[in-house]
Amino acid sequence: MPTTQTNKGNPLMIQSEIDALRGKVLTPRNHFIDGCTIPSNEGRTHDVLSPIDGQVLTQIAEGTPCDMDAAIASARAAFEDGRWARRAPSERKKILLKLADLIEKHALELAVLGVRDNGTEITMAMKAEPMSAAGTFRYYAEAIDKVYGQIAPTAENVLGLIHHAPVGVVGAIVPWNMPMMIGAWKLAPALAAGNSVVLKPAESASLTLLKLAELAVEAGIPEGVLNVVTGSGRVVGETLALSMDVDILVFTGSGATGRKLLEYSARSNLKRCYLELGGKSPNIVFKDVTDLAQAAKVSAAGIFRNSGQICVAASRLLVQADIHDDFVAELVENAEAMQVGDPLDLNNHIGAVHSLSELDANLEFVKKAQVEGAELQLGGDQILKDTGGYYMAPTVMTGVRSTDTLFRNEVFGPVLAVTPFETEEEAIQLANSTEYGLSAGVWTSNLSRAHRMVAGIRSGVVHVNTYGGSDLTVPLGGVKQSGNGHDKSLHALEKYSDLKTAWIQL
Ligand code: TXE
Repeated sequence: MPTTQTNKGNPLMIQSEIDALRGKVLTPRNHFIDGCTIPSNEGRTHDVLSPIDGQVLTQIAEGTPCDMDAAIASARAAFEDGRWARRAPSERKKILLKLADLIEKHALELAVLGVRDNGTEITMAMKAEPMSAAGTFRYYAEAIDKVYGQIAPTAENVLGLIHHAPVGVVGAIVPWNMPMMIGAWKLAPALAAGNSVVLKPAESASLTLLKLAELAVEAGIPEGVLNVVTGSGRVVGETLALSMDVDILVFTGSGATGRKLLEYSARSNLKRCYLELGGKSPNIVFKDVTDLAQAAKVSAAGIFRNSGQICVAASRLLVQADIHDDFVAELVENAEAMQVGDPLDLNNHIGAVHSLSELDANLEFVKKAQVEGAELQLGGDQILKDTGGYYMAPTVMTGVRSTDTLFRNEVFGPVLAVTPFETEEEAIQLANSTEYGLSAGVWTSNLSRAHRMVAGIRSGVVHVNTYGGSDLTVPLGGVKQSGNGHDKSLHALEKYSDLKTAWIQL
C-alpha cells in the first residue's frame, strides 16, 4: 500500500502513520487515581487481547475493592475541598477546552490505540472516538458559563433563588464499544458541572480512557477530580455502584448489568442511576421511499459498521412487502461491497468483532434464527480465521417473525433481521413489539406519514430518510428497557446538577 494513502473523510489519517503507531509496544497500564498511575494494591494484572489478531496487547491492573475505595475517597476529597467544584465556570471552561485540544492533538495515537484494543475500523474510530470526544468536551466547556440559575416569582419580601449545584461524586461505568465517545458523553457534562468522577471502563477497552485521564491532568484538571479504575465489573464496578460515597451512577451497557446497578443503588444510598441499555432498533422502509438505492446503502451501513456493535444499530429491517425483494437485493449488494478485515487498514469498511465470546454469541444467534425458520441471505459465518482475529461476515436473514429470538433480542453483532409488513399500522405495531426503545428509522416520501411514524414509534430517537449521524445538539436516550436519562445536548447537564433553593427573607 502506498505510504501516502489517506482516507477521504479523514485527511488526518495516513496509512504509514497508522502502521507506525500499530507497532508500538504497550507497557502495562495502571489505574489512574489522585492524579497518579497506581498499580492494583494486590499487584494483579490481566491480559488485554487484541481482536485484530487475538494476541496479547498489554496488561492492565486488575482492580480490587480497595483500589476502587481509594479512587472514590480521592474523588470525594477533591469534591469537598472545592478545588474544582468551586472554580468559576469560566475557569472550568478554559481547562476543558484545553483538554479538547490535547485530545485532538493526540487523536491519531488515541484512535489507533483504541482500535488495537477494541477492533473498530479506524475510519469510524477516528471520527467517533477521539474527534467526537474532543467535540464533546468543547461543547460542554462552551456551555457551562452560559447556564444561569433562576429567580422565583415570589412575594416582594422574599427572594427565591434556584441554583444549579454539582451533585458530588459521579460513578461512570462504560462499555467497550466506543469507549472514548461514550466516556466523553458522561465525563464532559459531569466535569463541566463541577463534579468529581470515578470512571470504570470495560475490562477489555480501558486503554484510551486511561490516556484521557492523563491528558485531563495535563490540561489542568486538579488531581483527584477524574479517577479511572480498571478491572472487572463484578469486583470494581460493583464496589463503585454500592459505595455510600458515590452520588450518582451513569452507565452504558447491557440490561442485565443495568438491573444490577438499580439493585446496588437500592442496597446502598439510593443514588440516582441513569442507564443506556442498547436496543433492537427498527429501520422501516415504505414502498414510497424517495431513493431506494440510497436507503439501502445507509441501511447497510446502519447495521454493519463497527460489526453492528453500536447501541443504535439498525438491526431490524422492516420493509413493505411490495418492495421487499428489491430492497433486500440492493441491501445485500451494498453489504457485499463492504470489505471486512484488519481495522487498521484504511481500505476496510468493517473491522473486528470485539471478543471471541461476542463472536460466538453472534454465530449462535444465526444458528438459532435458522432453526426458527429464518433464511440466510448473506454471511452467517466467521471469516479470516487465519489472522487469529475475530471477524464476521455481514449477515442478512429474511423471514424473521415477530416472535423469533432474532427479532426480539439484541445481537450486538453484524446480523440484520428482515421482516416484511403490509400497512403503516402493522409497521408501528412491529416496531414497538420489543422491550427496547432506543432508536428507529423511517424511509418515506410522505411527510404526513413521517410525522405519524415519529409519533407512533416508542423510541428515544426516530430518524427520517436517514439513519444515524445525529450530532451533539440532540439528546440520546432510551425508553422502555433501553434505559432512562439522556447523553448529549444541554439536557445531559441536568443529570449532573441538583436544583438548590435559597429562600431569603428580605
Ligand atoms: O456488557 P456489560 P458486556 C450489550 C450487548 C452485549 C451485551 C454484553 O448486547 O452483547 O451487552 O456486553 C461493567 N457491576 N451491550 O458483557 O457486562 C463492565 O465491566 C458494575 C450494549 O460487555 O453490561 C463494563 O464496564 N459494573 C451496550 C460495563 O459494565 C458491571 C454496550 C458494560 O458491561 C457489572 C455494551 C456489575 N455487576 C454491551 N458487570 C450499549 N448500550 O451500547 C459488568 N459491569
